[in-house]
Amino acid sequence: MTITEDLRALEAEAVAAIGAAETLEALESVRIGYLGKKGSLTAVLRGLGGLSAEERPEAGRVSNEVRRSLETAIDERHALLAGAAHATRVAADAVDVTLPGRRHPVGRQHVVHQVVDEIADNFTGLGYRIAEGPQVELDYYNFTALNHPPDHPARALQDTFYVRDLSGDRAAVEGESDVLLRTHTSPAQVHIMEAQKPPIYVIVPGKVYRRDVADPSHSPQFTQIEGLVVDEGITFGDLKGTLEHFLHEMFGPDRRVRLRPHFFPFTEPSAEVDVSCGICGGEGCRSCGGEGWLEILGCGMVDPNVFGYVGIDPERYTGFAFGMGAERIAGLKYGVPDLRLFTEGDTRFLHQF
Ligand code: 2NL
Repeated sequence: MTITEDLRALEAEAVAAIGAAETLEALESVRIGYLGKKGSLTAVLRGLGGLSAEERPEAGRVSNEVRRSLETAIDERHALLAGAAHATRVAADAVDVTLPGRRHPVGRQHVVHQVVDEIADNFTGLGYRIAEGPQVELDYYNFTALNHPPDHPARALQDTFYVRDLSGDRAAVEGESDVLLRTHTSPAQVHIMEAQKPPIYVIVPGKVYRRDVADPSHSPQFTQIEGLVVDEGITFGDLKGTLEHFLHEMFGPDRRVRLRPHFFPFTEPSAEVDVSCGICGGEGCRSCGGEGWLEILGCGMVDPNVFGYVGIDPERYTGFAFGMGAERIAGLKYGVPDLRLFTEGDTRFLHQF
């Protein structure tokens, strides 16, 4: 065979190999096999130097032609395979716009906090402001400044969570720890009265803690909302009118409101406030325990001793305060018989509100 015939045979073989390459990687190895530094065509071209002067021009022309023809064939095949690879990628990434969308779960405000906001909004509408305070308190703010005598039963370990004595790594012992989880939000109001002069019109919502065993109407942690007013000339009539207005807004204007005498260490006089039962209208039924009335909150005129602790002049100022449990109000509003449902976190229950 002449060198020209060798070159043409190599060309035919290479063109077949290029046509058979199914991937860009396979095509690249074919290219290296023929046109690379150690490729078959390259080897032939190197051999041209050994030819005679008559053979060389023809062999040179043919080998250039073969090289160009292979380069063209490779470029065309490359374009084809690259296009196919791109089409495959596009098909794999294709979005089916006719598929239904995925639903994302949407959260909502907890029903107890909906009720807290409803109550707070009611009072901001009357010019009160909203304040909060720490949940870990000193005995002084939770009890002493609120007129609890040193031997008051609420101070007992049995009723109040004392915070462990961290310095000595001992459990709190009665009378030894003065750090506790607040049992009401009142200590926040003590801070407010220490920090600012009357007039004070404030609503304080927040978590409180008591050592109660959980049952349908008790929980060791619940949400309290307290209100405090301190101003010149505030009377028990202001307290009664304010609460009647609030309870009519909250439960509807047809409900009757009554006050019963009660005792709290921090108010004098004190009262508990009932609303007539919304189910029987006051006749007495199963839902109100046959009473016709539902207990809603506690209240009273701020004891002058409390003003003494915070440096407010009891000769110039008087005030009233009230407190209620938000879970209890939510339970009455929605007819939930067991307040534990509010804290168990079962979304099937909570999503109803
Ligand atoms: C209830 C009763 C009450 C207060 C809270 C209060 C706060 C200060 C001074 C005087 Cl700083 N009183 N708060 C007064 C009466 C009743 O709560 O049944 N809570 C769940």
